[in-house]
Amino acid sequence: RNTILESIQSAKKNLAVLIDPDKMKTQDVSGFISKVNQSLATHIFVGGSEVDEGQTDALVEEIKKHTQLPVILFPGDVIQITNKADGILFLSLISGRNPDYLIGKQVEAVSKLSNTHLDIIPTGYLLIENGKETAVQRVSQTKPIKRSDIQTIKDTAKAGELLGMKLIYLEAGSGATHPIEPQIISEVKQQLNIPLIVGGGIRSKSEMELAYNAGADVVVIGTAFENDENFFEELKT
Ligand code: 1GP
Repeated sequence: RNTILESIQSAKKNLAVLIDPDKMKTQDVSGFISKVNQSLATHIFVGGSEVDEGQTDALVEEIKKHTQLPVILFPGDVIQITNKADGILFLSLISGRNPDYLIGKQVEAVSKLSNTHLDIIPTGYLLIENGKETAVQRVSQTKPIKRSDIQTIKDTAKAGELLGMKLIYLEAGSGATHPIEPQIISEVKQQLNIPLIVGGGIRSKSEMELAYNAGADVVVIGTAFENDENFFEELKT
């Protein structure tokens, strides 16, 4: 079967729309998803840093009624795991040194994933510094890697690959003041034999294209769509 990872590898420009269960109201889902369906989006990611129990399950159920696109969990916590999605980024926050987010939550997740049909994709998650403190930083109690420390970013991403992770996610944080620089993306990409996801603070078509041209296999956009659904149209022009 065509796994989510294979679909990412076979396409050049994957675009994931990130939906935060804490921000999306159930009654707004069908309208929002119809715009997603007509856009360049190839995947829907669902997740957030501060989500209540049950919110993700209900949201994914509603999303699946309105789209054929693969819905992939991007969970901030184990309570965001639901079998109603198609896949899950099984994340380890490898930029940080908080054992809970390196391995603790993952151990907790195993009982929720027994007998699951979810496509489980081991993903090395790197938080890169942003001008202000982001939700990931606050909730995970970890320090991001400095943008100037490209060597550490590269080595951390490569360590993830060598540990067997199948994707690397470079994260500036939702609502980041500026996206991750193309130079960082391209230097990391040159080190890797696995696909690279880039997200955080991408708010224009040109920023998205810069990320693809630098080597991003998947671009993730959340805030720009939340703030203005016309952004879906702008991306096409
Ligand atoms: C956050 O990378 C994603 O986890 C997307 O960020 O909301 O800034 O688009 P934005």
